[in-house]
Amino acid sequence: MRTIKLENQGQIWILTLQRPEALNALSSEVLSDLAEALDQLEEKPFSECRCLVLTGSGEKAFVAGADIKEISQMNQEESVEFAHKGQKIFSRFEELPFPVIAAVNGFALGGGLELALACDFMIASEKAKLGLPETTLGLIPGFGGTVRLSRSVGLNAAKRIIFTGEMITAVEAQAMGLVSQVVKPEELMATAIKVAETLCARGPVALHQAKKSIFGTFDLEKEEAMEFEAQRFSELFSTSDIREGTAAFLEKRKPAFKGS
Ligand code: CO8
Repeated sequence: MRTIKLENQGQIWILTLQRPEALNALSSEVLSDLAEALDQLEEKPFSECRCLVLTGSGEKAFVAGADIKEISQMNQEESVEFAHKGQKIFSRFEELPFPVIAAVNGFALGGGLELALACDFMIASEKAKLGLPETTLGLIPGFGGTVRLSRSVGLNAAKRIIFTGEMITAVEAQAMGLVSQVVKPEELMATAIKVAETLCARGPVALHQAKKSIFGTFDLEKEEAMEFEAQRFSELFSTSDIREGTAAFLEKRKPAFKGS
């Protein structure tokens, strides 16, 4: 994997996009490398992986979008193939069985913001700028941006961001709920790791079921959604983690979850 680095600090994995000469733009090669990283991450048991942090290398950018040079050469058939490839990969991040944090260190534009939107939440540097500037190129977001942004911030804010193509600051993004925390650039990774450590201490199967319930109920009618949640809830009663978590509370100690 030439364009990304995948490393770990215990059960926390860190995926860094490293194509700083193009502000980490998503070329076909980057997308293939992301798919390869996902192949590895999807295989990892909870004993090895409980949280993923995604970030960009260099001072300037998380990811400045899909690679505009490549897009400029595409015909219609290639463009739909590229959109499907990106959408599929981003959905695989969304569906990972553990939480994924986007540590947004700089520009998160176009496909870059779409990638961050497929993460469970974003922590951003004060320097970060976020946006979907595709309409400035005569395009629209094609890696899930029109779908995920409106679900995340609501229709009106999403339309403003997509139609104007203008960037917003990390503080503005936090005000609309898009970003959970804004920190100084030098504190970004330490903050993301600290949040990841908190998540590592929670029941991993519980976090997985919570993700499934949050995504799985989004489009359901209320009664059906409640039943879906009840099923995810009850599945946890076949795990040792529920016994451990409740026993630890009663015995006034910290739980040692096994993820089974
Ligand atoms: N693609 C390719 N190269 C890029 C990209 C990009 N998205 N962004 C920056 N670069 C390159 C520049 O071309 C430049 O390369 P070089 O030095 O060889 O000229 C280098 O990175 C540094 O960039 P700048 O000199 O422009 O740096 P500035 O600090 O002046 O500006 C910006 C930084 C504001 C981030 C500016 O680079 C910019 O506007 N970039 C493009 C942002 C953008 O429009 N992103 C959306 C792309 S389209 C998209 O993401 C669609 C996703 C859905 C695809 C669906 C399938 C078809």
